[in-house]
Amino acid sequence: MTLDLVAAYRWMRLTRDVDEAIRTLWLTGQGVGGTFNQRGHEAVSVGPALCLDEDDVVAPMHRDLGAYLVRGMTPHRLLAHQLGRATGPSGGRDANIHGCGDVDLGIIGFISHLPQSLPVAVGAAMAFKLRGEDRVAMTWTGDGGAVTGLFAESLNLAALDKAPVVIVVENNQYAYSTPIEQHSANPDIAARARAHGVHAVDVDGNDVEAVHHVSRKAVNRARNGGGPTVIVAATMRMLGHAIHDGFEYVPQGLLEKWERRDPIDRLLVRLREEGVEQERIDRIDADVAAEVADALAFAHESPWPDPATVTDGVWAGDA
Ligand SMILES: Cc1ncc(C[n+]2csc(CCOP(=O)(O)OP(=O)(O)O)c2C)c(N)n1
Repeated sequence: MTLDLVAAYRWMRLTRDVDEAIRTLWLTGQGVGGTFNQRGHEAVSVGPALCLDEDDVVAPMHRDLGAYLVRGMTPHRLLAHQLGRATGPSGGRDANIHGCGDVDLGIIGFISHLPQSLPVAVGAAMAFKLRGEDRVAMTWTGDGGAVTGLFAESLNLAALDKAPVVIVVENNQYAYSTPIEQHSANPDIAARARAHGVHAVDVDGNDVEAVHHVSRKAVNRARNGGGPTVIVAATMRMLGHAIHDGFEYVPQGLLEKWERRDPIDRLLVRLREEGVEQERIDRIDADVAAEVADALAFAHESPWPDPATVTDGVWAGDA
Protein backbone atom coordinates (compact mmCIF):
# COMPACT_ATOMS: atom_id res chain seq x y z
CA MET A 1 0.00 0.00 0.00
CA THR A 2 1.44 3.36 -0.95
CA LEU A 3 1.58 6.24 1.49
CA ASP A 4 -1.22 8.81 1.47
CA LEU A 5 1.05 11.86 1.15
CA VAL A 6 -1.58 14.36 2.27
CA ALA A 7 -2.35 12.34 5.41
CA ALA A 8 1.39 12.00 6.14
CA TYR A 9 1.77 15.76 5.76
CA ARG A 10 -1.01 16.38 8.26
CA TRP A 11 0.59 14.05 10.84
CA MET A 12 4.02 15.59 10.37
CA ARG A 13 2.69 19.14 10.61
CA LEU A 14 0.76 18.18 13.76
CA THR A 15 3.90 16.60 15.23
CA ARG A 16 5.94 19.74 14.63
CA ASP A 17 3.26 22.08 15.93
CA VAL A 18 2.68 20.07 19.12
CA ASP A 19 6.44 19.83 19.57
CA GLU A 20 6.78 23.60 19.18
CA ALA A 21 3.91 24.17 21.63
CA ILE A 22 5.68 22.00 24.21
CA ARG A 23 8.93 23.94 23.65
CA THR A 24 7.13 27.27 24.02
CA LEU A 25 5.49 26.12 27.27
CA TRP A 26 8.91 25.35 28.68
CA LEU A 27 10.58 28.52 27.37
CA THR A 28 7.82 30.64 28.93
CA GLY A 29 8.17 28.93 32.30
CA GLN A 30 4.86 27.04 32.10
CA GLY A 31 5.92 23.49 31.28
CA VAL A 32 6.43 21.32 34.33
CA GLY A 33 8.60 18.62 32.79
CA GLY A 34 11.67 18.57 30.58
CA THR A 35 11.25 18.54 26.82
CA PHE A 36 13.03 16.51 24.19
CA ASN A 37 12.57 18.24 20.87
CA GLN A 38 12.05 16.18 17.71
CA ARG A 39 12.45 18.80 15.01
CA GLY A 40 13.87 16.93 12.00
CA HIS A 41 12.62 13.53 13.21
CA GLU A 42 9.01 13.86 12.02
CA ALA A 43 9.32 11.51 9.03
CA VAL A 44 11.02 8.80 11.04
CA SER A 45 8.33 8.66 13.71
CA VAL A 46 5.26 9.19 11.50
CA GLY A 47 6.30 7.05 8.49
CA PRO A 48 6.78 3.74 10.36
CA ALA A 49 3.81 4.28 12.73
CA LEU A 50 1.47 4.69 9.74
CA CYS A 51 2.22 1.07 8.73
CA LEU A 52 0.67 -0.53 11.79
CA ASP A 53 -2.72 -2.07 12.45
CA GLU A 54 -4.86 -1.26 15.47
CA ASP A 55 -3.78 -4.35 17.45
CA ASP A 56 -0.06 -3.75 16.96
CA VAL A 57 2.02 -2.02 19.63
CA VAL A 58 4.64 0.70 19.62
CA ALA A 59 7.36 1.48 22.14
CA PRO A 60 8.48 4.94 21.03
CA MET A 61 11.41 6.87 22.45
CA HIS A 62 11.80 10.47 23.52
CA ARG A 63 11.89 11.87 19.96
CA ASP A 64 8.81 10.08 18.60
CA LEU A 65 5.91 12.39 19.28
CA GLY A 66 4.64 11.53 15.77
CA ALA A 67 4.22 7.87 16.74
CA TYR A 68 2.18 8.85 19.82
CA LEU A 69 -0.11 11.03 17.70
CA VAL A 70 -0.57 8.47 14.91
CA ARG A 71 -1.51 5.85 17.52
CA GLY A 72 -4.25 8.11 18.83
CA MET A 73 -2.73 9.97 21.77
CA THR A 74 -4.37 13.38 21.28
CA PRO A 75 -2.54 16.74 21.40
CA HIS A 76 -4.96 17.56 24.24
CA ARG A 77 -3.67 14.75 26.43
CA LEU A 78 -0.03 15.33 25.44
CA LEU A 79 -0.15 19.03 26.32
CA ALA A 80 -2.02 18.32 29.56
CA HIS A 81 0.76 15.85 30.32
CA GLN A 82 3.38 18.53 29.77
CA LEU A 83 1.55 20.81 32.20
CA GLY A 84 1.31 18.02 34.79
CA ARG A 85 -2.51 17.96 34.72
CA ALA A 86 -4.86 15.17 35.74
CA THR A 87 -6.11 14.80 32.14
CA GLY A 88 -2.69 13.74 30.84
CA PRO A 89 -1.87 10.06 30.24
CA SER A 90 -0.06 9.70 33.58
CA GLY A 91 -2.78 11.61 35.44
CA GLY A 92 -0.24 14.32 36.31
CA ARG A 93 2.37 11.96 37.79
CA ASP A 94 4.93 12.69 35.10
CA ALA A 95 5.26 15.66 32.80
CA ASN A 96 7.41 14.81 29.85
CA ILE A 97 7.55 12.25 27.09
CA HIS A 98 9.75 10.12 29.34
CA GLY A 99 7.20 7.84 30.94
CA CYS A 100 4.27 8.66 28.67
CA GLY A 101 2.26 5.75 27.30
CA ASP A 102 -1.21 4.25 27.07
CA VAL A 103 -1.58 0.50 26.74
CA ASP A 104 -5.18 0.90 25.53
CA LEU A 105 -3.76 2.67 22.46
CA GLY A 106 -1.01 0.09 22.05
CA ILE A 107 1.63 2.54 23.27
CA ILE A 108 4.17 1.13 25.72
CA GLY A 109 5.38 4.10 27.75
CA PHE A 110 8.91 5.24 27.06
CA ILE A 111 11.43 3.74 29.45
CA SER A 112 14.53 5.83 30.04
CA HIS A 113 17.91 4.31 30.37
CA LEU A 114 18.16 3.82 26.68
CA PRO A 115 17.43 1.46 24.95
CA GLN A 116 15.36 -0.22 27.67
CA SER A 117 12.25 -0.05 25.49
CA LEU A 118 13.93 -2.40 23.03
CA PRO A 119 13.90 -5.62 25.08
CA VAL A 120 10.35 -4.76 26.17
CA ALA A 121 9.24 -4.48 22.52
CA VAL A 122 11.07 -7.70 21.65
CA GLY A 123 9.36 -9.37 24.62
CA ALA A 124 5.96 -8.14 23.42
CA ALA A 125 6.69 -9.52 19.94
CA MET A 126 7.78 -12.88 21.39
CA ALA A 127 4.54 -13.01 23.39
CA PHE A 128 2.48 -12.32 20.25
CA LYS A 129 4.22 -15.19 18.50
CA LEU A 130 3.86 -17.55 21.46
CA ARG A 131 0.14 -16.83 21.70
CA GLY A 132 -0.32 -17.16 17.93
CA GLU A 133 -1.55 -13.57 17.65
CA ASP A 134 -1.29 -11.70 14.36
CA ARG A 135 0.41 -8.66 15.91
CA VAL A 136 3.63 -6.73 15.38
CA ALA A 137 5.70 -4.65 17.82
CA MET A 138 7.63 -1.60 16.69
CA THR A 139 10.22 0.34 18.62
CA TRP A 140 12.74 3.12 18.11
CA THR A 141 16.21 3.77 19.44
CA GLY A 142 19.09 6.13 18.70
CA ASP A 143 22.60 5.62 17.38
CA GLY A 144 23.79 5.91 20.99
CA GLY A 145 21.30 3.27 22.13
CA ALA A 146 22.57 1.05 19.31
CA VAL A 147 26.03 0.67 20.86
CA THR A 148 24.78 -0.70 24.17
CA GLY A 149 24.78 -4.31 25.33
CA LEU A 150 20.98 -4.35 25.45
CA PHE A 151 20.81 -3.62 21.73
CA ALA A 152 22.99 -6.66 20.98
CA GLU A 153 21.08 -8.93 23.36
CA SER A 154 17.68 -7.81 22.09
CA LEU A 155 18.68 -8.36 18.47
CA ASN A 156 20.12 -11.77 19.23
CA LEU A 157 16.94 -12.93 20.95
CA ALA A 158 14.66 -11.40 18.32
CA ALA A 159 16.60 -13.12 15.53
CA LEU A 160 16.65 -16.48 17.31
CA ASP A 161 12.91 -16.38 17.95
CA LYS A 162 12.03 -14.74 14.60
CA ALA A 163 10.06 -12.31 16.72
CA PRO A 164 7.64 -10.04 14.81
CA VAL A 165 9.39 -6.80 15.73
CA VAL A 166 10.54 -3.76 13.75
CA ILE A 167 13.36 -1.70 15.26
CA VAL A 168 13.90 1.78 13.87
CA VAL A 169 17.29 3.26 14.67
CA GLU A 170 17.17 7.04 14.45
CA ASN A 171 20.74 7.70 13.44
CA ASN A 172 20.90 11.42 14.17
CA GLN A 173 24.67 11.08 14.41
CA TYR A 174 24.92 12.26 17.99
CA ALA A 175 24.36 10.36 21.24
CA TYR A 176 23.41 13.40 23.25
CA SER A 177 26.61 15.42 22.57
CA THR A 178 28.89 12.58 21.43
CA PRO A 179 29.35 12.27 17.64
CA ILE A 180 28.98 8.78 16.21
CA GLU A 181 32.65 8.49 15.23
CA GLN A 182 33.55 8.95 18.91
CA HIS A 183 31.13 6.33 20.28
CA SER A 184 31.30 3.64 17.62
CA ALA A 185 34.31 1.88 16.07
CA ASN A 186 31.98 0.59 13.35
CA PRO A 187 29.36 3.26 12.59
CA ASP A 188 27.61 0.96 10.08
CA ILE A 189 24.68 0.09 12.34
CA ALA A 190 22.92 -2.07 9.71
CA ALA A 191 26.06 -4.20 9.33
CA ARG A 192 26.18 -4.67 13.10
CA ALA A 193 22.52 -5.72 13.11
CA ARG A 194 23.16 -8.24 10.29
CA ALA A 195 25.98 -9.71 12.34
CA HIS A 196 23.29 -10.74 14.85
CA GLY A 197 21.29 -12.47 12.11
CA VAL A 198 18.75 -9.66 11.79
CA HIS A 199 17.58 -8.34 8.43
CA ALA A 200 18.67 -4.69 8.23
CA VAL A 201 18.20 -1.83 5.79
CA ASP A 202 19.43 1.76 5.52
CA VAL A 203 17.07 4.57 4.59
CA ASP A 204 16.98 8.34 4.28
CA GLY A 205 15.18 9.23 7.51
CA ASN A 206 14.06 12.63 6.22
CA ASP A 207 12.13 11.15 3.30
CA VAL A 208 8.79 10.00 4.71
CA GLU A 209 7.87 8.03 1.58
CA ALA A 210 11.14 6.07 1.70
CA VAL A 211 10.84 5.44 5.44
CA HIS A 212 7.24 4.32 5.04
CA HIS A 213 8.14 2.02 2.15
CA VAL A 214 10.86 0.12 4.04
CA SER A 215 8.73 0.06 7.21
CA ARG A 216 5.80 -1.42 5.32
CA LYS A 217 8.04 -4.18 4.01
CA ALA A 218 9.46 -4.78 7.49
CA VAL A 219 5.97 -4.97 9.07
CA ASN A 220 4.77 -7.39 6.37
CA ARG A 221 7.88 -9.49 6.84
CA ALA A 222 7.31 -9.62 10.62
CA ARG A 223 3.62 -10.48 10.18
CA ASN A 224 4.42 -13.27 7.73
CA GLY A 225 6.87 -15.05 10.04
CA GLY A 226 10.02 -13.52 8.52
CA GLY A 227 11.26 -12.19 11.83
CA PRO A 228 12.76 -8.87 12.90
CA THR A 229 14.05 -5.98 10.81
CA VAL A 230 16.33 -3.15 11.84
CA ILE A 231 15.72 0.04 9.85
CA VAL A 232 18.61 2.48 10.13
CA ALA A 233 17.22 5.90 9.31
CA ALA A 234 19.75 8.68 8.73
CA THR A 235 18.47 11.95 10.15
CA MET A 236 19.47 14.95 12.24
CA ARG A 237 18.20 16.41 15.49
CA MET A 238 17.84 20.10 14.67
CA LEU A 239 17.76 21.33 18.28
CA GLY A 240 19.53 20.28 21.48
CA HIS A 241 19.23 16.90 23.14
CA ALA A 242 16.76 18.48 25.55
CA ILE A 243 15.59 22.03 26.03
CA HIS A 244 18.43 22.97 28.36
CA ASP A 245 21.06 21.96 25.79
CA GLY A 246 22.36 24.71 23.49
CA PHE A 247 23.98 22.03 21.23
CA GLU A 248 27.02 24.19 20.54
CA TYR A 249 28.89 20.95 19.83
CA VAL A 250 27.12 20.47 16.46
CA PRO A 251 28.94 22.28 13.61
CA GLN A 252 26.75 24.99 12.07
CA GLY A 253 27.53 23.71 8.56
CA LEU A 254 26.09 20.29 9.43
CA LEU A 255 22.85 21.84 10.64
CA GLU A 256 22.60 23.98 7.53
CA LYS A 257 23.05 20.89 5.37
CA TRP A 258 20.22 19.10 7.20
CA GLU A 259 17.99 22.18 7.24
CA ARG A 260 17.97 21.89 3.44
CA ARG A 261 16.70 18.31 3.91
CA ASP A 262 13.91 19.25 6.30
CA PRO A 263 11.40 16.37 6.12
CA ILE A 264 8.33 18.61 6.03
CA ASP A 265 9.74 20.92 3.33
CA ARG A 266 10.66 17.88 1.28
CA LEU A 267 7.19 16.45 1.55
CA LEU A 268 5.76 19.82 0.48
CA VAL A 269 7.85 19.60 -2.70
CA ARG A 270 6.41 16.12 -3.35
CA LEU A 271 2.87 17.32 -2.71
CA ARG A 272 3.32 20.07 -5.30
CA GLU A 273 4.74 17.55 -7.77
CA GLU A 274 1.61 15.47 -7.22
CA GLY A 275 -0.54 18.50 -8.00
CA VAL A 276 -1.87 19.08 -4.49
CA GLU A 277 -3.06 22.67 -4.39
CA GLN A 278 -1.58 25.23 -2.00
CA GLU A 279 -5.10 25.99 -0.78
CA ARG A 280 -5.44 22.42 0.51
CA ILE A 281 -2.09 22.62 2.31
CA ASP A 282 -3.04 25.99 3.85
CA ARG A 283 -6.30 24.45 5.08
CA ILE A 284 -4.43 21.58 6.75
CA ASP A 285 -2.02 24.06 8.37
CA ALA A 286 -4.92 26.14 9.68
CA ASP A 287 -6.80 23.06 10.99
CA VAL A 288 -3.70 21.79 12.76
CA ALA A 289 -3.01 25.22 14.29
CA ALA A 290 -6.61 25.36 15.55
CA GLU A 291 -6.37 21.84 16.98
CA VAL A 292 -3.17 22.70 18.87
CA ALA A 293 -4.66 25.98 20.17
CA ASP A 294 -7.70 24.06 21.40
CA ALA A 295 -5.44 21.45 23.02
CA LEU A 296 -3.47 24.19 24.78
CA ALA A 297 -6.67 25.75 26.14
CA PHE A 298 -7.87 22.31 27.30
CA ALA A 299 -4.54 21.66 29.02
CA HIS A 300 -4.52 25.02 30.82
CA GLU A 301 -8.11 24.57 31.97
CA SER A 302 -7.54 20.99 33.13
CA PRO A 303 -7.42 20.30 36.88
CA TRP A 304 -4.26 19.49 38.79
CA PRO A 305 -4.15 15.91 40.09
CA ASP A 306 -5.78 15.24 43.46
CA PRO A 307 -2.90 14.61 45.93
CA ALA A 308 -5.05 11.95 47.64
CA THR A 309 -4.66 9.77 44.51
CA VAL A 310 -0.86 9.85 44.49
CA THR A 311 -0.44 6.15 45.24
CA ASP A 312 -3.14 5.03 42.77
CA GLY A 313 -1.79 2.85 39.98
CA VAL A 314 1.53 2.26 41.69
CA TRP A 315 0.93 -1.46 42.08
CA ALA A 316 0.08 -3.81 39.24
CA GLY A 317 -3.59 -4.75 39.44
CA ASP A 318 -4.67 -1.45 41.02
CA ALA A 319 -7.98 -0.24 39.68
C1 LIG B 1 21.87 4.11 30.83
C2 LIG B 1 21.67 5.58 30.52
N1 LIG B 1 22.74 6.41 30.50
C3 LIG B 1 22.56 7.72 30.21
C4 LIG B 1 21.30 8.22 29.95
C5 LIG B 1 21.13 9.68 29.62
N2 LIG B 1 20.83 9.81 28.19
C6 LIG B 1 19.57 10.01 27.78
S1 LIG B 1 19.48 10.13 26.12
C7 LIG B 1 21.14 9.89 25.95
C8 LIG B 1 21.76 9.86 24.59
C9 LIG B 1 21.22 8.77 23.77
O1 LIG B 1 21.73 8.85 22.47
P1 LIG B 1 20.92 8.36 21.25
O2 LIG B 1 20.46 6.97 21.52
O3 LIG B 1 21.78 8.55 20.06
O4 LIG B 1 19.64 9.30 21.21
P2 LIG B 1 19.56 10.89 20.95
O5 LIG B 1 20.93 11.43 20.75
O6 LIG B 1 18.70 11.06 19.75
O7 LIG B 1 18.88 11.42 22.18
C10 LIG B 1 21.74 9.76 27.17
C11 LIG B 1 23.20 9.57 27.34
C12 LIG B 1 20.21 7.32 30.00
N3 LIG B 1 18.96 7.72 29.76
N4 LIG B 1 20.43 6.01 30.28
